[in-house]
Amino acid sequence: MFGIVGVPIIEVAMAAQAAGIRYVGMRNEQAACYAASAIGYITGREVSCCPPPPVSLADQGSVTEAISVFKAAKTPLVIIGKGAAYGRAETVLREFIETSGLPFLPTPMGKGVLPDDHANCVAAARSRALLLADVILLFGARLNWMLHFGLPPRFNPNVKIIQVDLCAEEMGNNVRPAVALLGDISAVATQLLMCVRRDGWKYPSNTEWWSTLKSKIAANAKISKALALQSTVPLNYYTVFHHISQLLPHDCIIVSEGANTMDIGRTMLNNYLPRHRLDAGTFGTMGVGLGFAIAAAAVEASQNTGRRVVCVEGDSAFGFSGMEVETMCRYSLPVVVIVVNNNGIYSGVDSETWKAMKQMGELTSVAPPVSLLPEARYDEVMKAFGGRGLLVRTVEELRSALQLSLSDWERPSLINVLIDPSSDRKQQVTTTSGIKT
Ligand SMILES: Cc1ncc(C[n+]2csc(CCOP(=O)(O)OP(=O)(O)O)c2C)c(N)n1
Ligand SMILES: [Mg+2]
Repeated sequence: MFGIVGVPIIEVAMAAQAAGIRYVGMRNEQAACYAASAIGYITGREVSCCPPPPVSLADQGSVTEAISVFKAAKTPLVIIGKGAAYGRAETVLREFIETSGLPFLPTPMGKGVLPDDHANCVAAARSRALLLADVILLFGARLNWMLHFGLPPRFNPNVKIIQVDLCAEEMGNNVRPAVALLGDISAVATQLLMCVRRDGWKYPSNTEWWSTLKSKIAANAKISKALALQSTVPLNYYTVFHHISQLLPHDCIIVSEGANTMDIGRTMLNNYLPRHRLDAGTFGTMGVGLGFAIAAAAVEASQNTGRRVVCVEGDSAFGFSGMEVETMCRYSLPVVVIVVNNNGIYSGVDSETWKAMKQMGELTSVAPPVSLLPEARYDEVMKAFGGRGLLVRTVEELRSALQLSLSDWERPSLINVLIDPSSDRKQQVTTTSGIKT
């Protein structure tokens, strides 16, 4: 049970403890709510006292129709959403993807339902795949801002959507689906799988679509690799994530929030297991990260599965619930917090520029409203409560700090990675006419 330390729930917390319920007192109710919301997602435990709802199947006629729509597709795509993770559809979806031979990409929290390094995963060609797909099969994924509302210029205006969702009111949001399959994700995926199996149908691997996607994946990998191999100080995002990804354990739970930090981290840090990524999600709310990480670490502490919890934070994002590092220290939760510190939101200024600005006039008038204090010592915040705090600027320092933190199961760590305040994302495809090769 998560709550706040102290008034007004002291008696409730004590009663819970007396009843054998563990009580995690946080610094802010908001963070406690984030933590509580993550528990059900990670464990799949029923959080209400109602009996579980019946599992509902989609209408069989619509399933047959869906199959004929994607059989006729030239450039089909499957999108695996957080709903598939929540619905524990990983086994049947893997069978569906491997039997049908279709390309797929995950939404941010759909990462890991199928491993990011699966041969059919086209996440590294995401923009191209969304833009050129003629039929998209959505499994528990919503056409919201993260999927650019399913609309041009990021999507083909004539794309046919086949929508699998448990929630009737989600059907047709932003784009009217060609086929709506209302039901439990695992059950509906099984219905689709059975049809594909019965027909012996498989999307061929030698299509022009697969070669387009594969060549885009290779081209993007080349660009990311070139950026990741730069080791000049201050480091860029890609180099930082490249080295982090090399050192993270395969089964690690990755929590992340920020703007560039979360977006670039999503592309560079692979997930191999379902429900092992928690991020700012649908509402893009900053401040969720530490609460999510505390929840994941509390689950780990009780199940003792030996999985590490790593919380990758932008420096701004960290500030929203930063005091929760005290909670981590108080309960000895060995979370590894990595703050990717660019002195601001999307970008910042370096210390020299900041000093020069101070000379120019009143900071409240001249400081860019995206800037934070340069080289802020977030690592010292963790140290103040007895955790490990590490400040790093180079690849070698980053690697040894992360290795040291990952070997410590006694207390949390915070690695403050000072990066180039003007480091940015690589360019993306944005419009039909502006396709870059
Ligand atoms: C509660 C809330 N307030 C404000 C925002 C707007 N916002 C989006 S991302 C972001 C922070 C991005 O900066 P940082 O975490 O440092 O990541 P960076 O892009 O610099 O790597 C903010 C404040 C938000 N998403 N949620
Ligand atoms: Mg930042």
